[in-house]
Amino acid sequence: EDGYDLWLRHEPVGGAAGSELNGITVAGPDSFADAGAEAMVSVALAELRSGLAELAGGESPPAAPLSIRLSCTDADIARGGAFALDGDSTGLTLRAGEASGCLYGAFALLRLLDTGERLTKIHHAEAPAMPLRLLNHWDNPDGTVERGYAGSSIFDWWHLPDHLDRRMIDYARANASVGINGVVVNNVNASAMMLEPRYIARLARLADAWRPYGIRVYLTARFSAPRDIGGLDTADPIDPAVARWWQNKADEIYAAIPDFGGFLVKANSEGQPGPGDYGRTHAEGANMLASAIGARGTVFWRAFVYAAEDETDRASQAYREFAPLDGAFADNVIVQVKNGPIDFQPREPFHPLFGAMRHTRVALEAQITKEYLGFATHVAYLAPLWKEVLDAETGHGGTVASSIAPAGMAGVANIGTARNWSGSHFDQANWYAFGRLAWNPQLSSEEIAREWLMQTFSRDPAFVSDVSAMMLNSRELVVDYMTPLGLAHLMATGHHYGPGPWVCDLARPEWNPCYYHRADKDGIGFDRTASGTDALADYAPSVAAQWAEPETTDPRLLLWFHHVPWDWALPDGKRLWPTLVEHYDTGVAGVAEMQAMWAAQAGKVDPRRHGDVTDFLAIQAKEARWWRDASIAYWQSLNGLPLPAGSAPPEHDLADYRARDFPEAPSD
Ligand code: BDP
Repeated sequence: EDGYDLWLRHEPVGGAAGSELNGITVAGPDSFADAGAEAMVSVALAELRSGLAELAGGESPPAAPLSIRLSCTDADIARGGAFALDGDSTGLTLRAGEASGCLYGAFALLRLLDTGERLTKIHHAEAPAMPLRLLNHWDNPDGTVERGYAGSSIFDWWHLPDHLDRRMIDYARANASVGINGVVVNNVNASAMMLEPRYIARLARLADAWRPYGIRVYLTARFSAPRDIGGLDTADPIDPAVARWWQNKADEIYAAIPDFGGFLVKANSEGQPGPGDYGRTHAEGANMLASAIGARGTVFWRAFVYAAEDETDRASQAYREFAPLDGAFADNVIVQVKNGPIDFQPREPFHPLFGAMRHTRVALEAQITKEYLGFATHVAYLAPLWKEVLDAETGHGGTVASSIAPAGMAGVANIGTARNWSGSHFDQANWYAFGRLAWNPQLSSEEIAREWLMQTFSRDPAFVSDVSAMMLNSRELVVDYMTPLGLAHLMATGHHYGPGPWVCDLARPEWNPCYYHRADKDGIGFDRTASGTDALADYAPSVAAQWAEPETTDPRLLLWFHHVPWDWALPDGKRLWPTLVEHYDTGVAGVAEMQAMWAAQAGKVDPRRHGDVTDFLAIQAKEARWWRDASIAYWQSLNGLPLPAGSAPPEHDLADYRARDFPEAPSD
């Protein structure tokens, strides 16, 4: 076991449940809507046949073998991937409105069997909550991956289109098994080269390979491409020659890839080109591309924008720029918004654009790769982070999940050439959880953890209960030892791995941790109320009211919204400083508990994966302590306060932490 098989291992279920899967027949429909549907149903049949054989193991077959019947054009079932599974004494019927429903139904059936359901007893129906469920790869054509901690890019542009790596099929299987139906293959900081004919041919080969798995390909489009590779001297979106260039480019792509998904764009953000370079708005830029694509696909336009010249609180810049554009975007534009208003921090409040754009489709962008949560080394199960956002009431009549339902979710992939795909075994759970939540945001973090563990490691109930508890707590522990009580962006410059709260001298103010914590001898935290930057006003009044007063703000977001003195009294009566230290200590102690809990699982997990996780937990323990000690040493250098009784002093002095350098860390 090296992790390559992900959650698709299908260990034999044993006993009577295994026996009834033996000798089972799987029958597909006799006719198909078209060749595409036939190819997709063949994948469903092949997955079922091989998966069932694995689950059946060596048990002896029943006297009268059972059967599974697929009906993939059932008018009673909605299109778009919905399905119904109904077991009976003779086996089970899988009904779907179209081929993709049979595909998703096949994987769901295997999942149910993997997690202990009996085939003949299954009655289960599902439909996806949102139409577009995408991975965004921040992969560069040279094989490097921005913020990737799992090896190099899995896309072998060098040998494509002549050779298709088998990994591309296993990748598609994994995605399809959790309902992911689109993949942006290149970095948001894009090279225009990806739009050149030779890359279109390579992309077409991937599109052909992934089509039977229900996956459409997308490209990040560099906004300046008409200049970079098109021979024009402008990329101004209202210039007819520019519009014509994009129109031709779209036609060229669609000629090679008839179901091309569309473009993703990062514009006028962190130095990327965009319509703002010509004094045009984001809507003008997006709509020009949308008209080039037409009804054939979608333009995902990212709202992750902030500019050095802008004095506005960074947490407010996207809102202030995009909210006034509500209603100005073409129908096939989706504005893609990060979960929080800053940048994928261990904890942020939800982004105020969710629910606020009543006339624009908005998608949620999550970061599966753990740029700010310990890379692939630390165990941090992210479903609770995403659920916190999805379940939040926007104050505009519904939750974040309901606000994105007409659009979808995009997850920045954590996948690379590492044998285990994600760089660590537990980071596979984040890929899995992202897909499951995009399919159904009502699922609980616990359900997802449990089903992932059963498929990936073991069905042993004690194992599942102990390890799912560890997973559920893991993200909060990272918050505790990195950025407790609403602190954010305290990571060191460049690599974003270790602590750097002391960094105050970078060229742009909002690149500095000091910009975010605003700590001095008297207090700490960012005043985003009316007496500060008033970013709070970006939220609907009912939501803003919960965070308006430091006394009543959820302590988990206290320092996000408020600047308070070090001896501020929290709702439980305790003072801020000792509470902050207590969080750091909780984080460190919690990692030690994870280590002990995992050690106790030896024998329940294959030795190789058990050993890998053990090693990484030991690193995490060391680094939790590093985060705690460096942070405390720095805060003490400002506030001069003693540690609460029983709390250990930092192992080294501040100068030591400040001097640490990591030239080998993947930095961008
Ligand atoms: C930041 C990353 C940077 C990305 C940027 C983005 O550090 O590498 O390019 O997000 O989302 O968090 O565009």
